[in-house]
Amino acid sequence: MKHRLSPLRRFAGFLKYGLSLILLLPVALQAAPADAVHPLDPLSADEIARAAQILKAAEKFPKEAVFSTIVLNEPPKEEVLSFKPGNAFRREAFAIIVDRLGNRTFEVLVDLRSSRIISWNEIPNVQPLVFQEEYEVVPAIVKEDARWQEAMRKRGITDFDKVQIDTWAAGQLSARHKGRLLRALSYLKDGQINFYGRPIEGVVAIVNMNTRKVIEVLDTGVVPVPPPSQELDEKSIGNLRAAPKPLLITQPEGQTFEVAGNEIRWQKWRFRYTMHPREGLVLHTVSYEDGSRSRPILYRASLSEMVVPYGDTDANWRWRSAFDVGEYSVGRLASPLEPERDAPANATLFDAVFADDFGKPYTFKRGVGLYERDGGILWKHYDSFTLKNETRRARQLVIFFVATIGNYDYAINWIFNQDGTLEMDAALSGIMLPKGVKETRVAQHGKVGTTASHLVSANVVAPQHQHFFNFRLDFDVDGTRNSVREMNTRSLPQGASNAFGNGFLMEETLLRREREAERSLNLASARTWAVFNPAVRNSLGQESSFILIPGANAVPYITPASSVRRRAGFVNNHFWATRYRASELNAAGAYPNQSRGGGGLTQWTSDNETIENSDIVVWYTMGVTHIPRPEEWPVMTVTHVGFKLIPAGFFSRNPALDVPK
Ligand SMILES: [Cu+2]
Repeated sequence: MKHRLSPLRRFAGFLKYGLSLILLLPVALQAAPADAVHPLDPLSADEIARAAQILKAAEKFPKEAVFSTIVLNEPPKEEVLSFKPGNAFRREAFAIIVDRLGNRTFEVLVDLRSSRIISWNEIPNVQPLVFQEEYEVVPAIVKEDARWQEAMRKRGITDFDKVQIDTWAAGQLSARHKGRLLRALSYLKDGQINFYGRPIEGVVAIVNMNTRKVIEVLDTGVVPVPPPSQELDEKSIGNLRAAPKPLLITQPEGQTFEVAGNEIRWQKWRFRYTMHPREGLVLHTVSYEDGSRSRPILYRASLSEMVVPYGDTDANWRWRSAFDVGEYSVGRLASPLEPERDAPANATLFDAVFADDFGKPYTFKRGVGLYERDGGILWKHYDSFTLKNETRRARQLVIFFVATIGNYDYAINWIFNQDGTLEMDAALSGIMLPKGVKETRVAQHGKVGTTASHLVSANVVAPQHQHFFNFRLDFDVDGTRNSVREMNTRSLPQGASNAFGNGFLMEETLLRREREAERSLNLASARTWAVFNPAVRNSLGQESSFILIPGANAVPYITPASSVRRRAGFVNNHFWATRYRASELNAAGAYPNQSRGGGGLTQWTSDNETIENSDIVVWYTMGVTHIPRPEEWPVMTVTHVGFKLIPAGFFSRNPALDVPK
């Protein structure tokens, strides 16, 4: 979706920057940098500051520059995999620099060990994601514009301080649109915190950020501004139900997990985590301790892209399709986790360090949560003859972050289980994107039975939309050389060999090339996919594999010819497998903002490379078709969508057998 900075957040932002200044000063004065101990350790504040300093000193550095990104340039996979503690390793920063006046974008690599610039490449015709400062600058530009002011006056709004402007990436654009563009939506805030219930419908401005001018204001007509919306704090809600009795979560002997820097060990699992400004929480080198062996499963797992296309054809709505990762950056827009609310009382919360638009490092407090929770019954058998009950209670480890992209809040939870299963649970909450209408009751709104939006409150509808997530899963099951197969189950035809008609078969198909591996769900055949290592077998002779078990999902309703579909080609299939390329990280390409499409997965699979017995990456697209209900207003209770990665032939028997009572 999109993002804005509330005054509260702005204040928090100020604190954040202010504090980082104070806190970083002593660090900056120290000669020795904060030393990374592992090649995947994220850049420290000191390393970010040094990278920015080296770049700013370069002759090529633009006069009016923005750092869209400064992150660790992750070393080549071979170097990471062969790394031993104490070995020397490279430290490189990857930066995206934007020349604002010249409307040019550069990708730059800096060697932090030698303080040298390794490469400086211009990337033509791209627009990096929305800058932090643009959320601040755009409202001021819009409020100065006479056309926008006129549109407000038409609606009886003369005090522009009462208007909240929400800055959006431009979404679908016409050919005539040139330059770095953003759109501005208006809401009547009028002293409230929750302004999303009061859209000033019909008015959207487009701002050119190169000239810092409004280039057009589209006014599709006056619609009443809805009455003040419900605030979400307890006092405003009033009339609270009786609180349930306390339920305490305590771990009197401490937590089971061990954290060493960015490495986490828990119940035979071992992995690293980082908080990436663009992708949010990233898992690295996920492995499982099996006896004396540490067995790799995933090299890297991340949310690679999202798209939220809205199904309303209104001229001020049809362009809306938030690419939350590539247009807005879910990591930088993460919300700080509130102890005992966003995470249970036994959670450990981690800070992250990011670079701001000007290359200054700041600490993002409590961005990642890690906690253990009860997982119900792990396994059980009650012997009815001896009355002996053997049951084991499951424990789960959850690592997560929450991205708040304007009105929507997305919790991205990775859940580790004791049976070698890894689950993804994306939890959607927040406020649905509202549209102002004149109707106050459903009988007056639209044709009954066929509708693109749903009345959720007087004068407010929520248009239908879909949320698509794409996860990049760089599998290395027992090593980097893997293959992919699809499993489909079907009935055996009734006949001599199936006299009772009860027979059904599971058929495996090897997916040999990238184009063959463009696949979608099929409920009728219980379709799943496995990533397997042809060279590693369990004691039963089966190939070591992990199966991707889909959860709820959706097919896209945006048409194949639509510009949003061309930009979000990753929604064309639920499942993709590509040959590993370190630079291929985001399903809609590195620069989906203002793109005309064609980047990302559709481009990378066009050469149809072989994916047999090679280093492969799986990309899984999952979607939610959101048909709004009044029960989701003024805030949505959480909707879950996810998938599981389960071992199949990776072990020779139930790996959770050894879990003690
Ligand atoms: Cu939704």
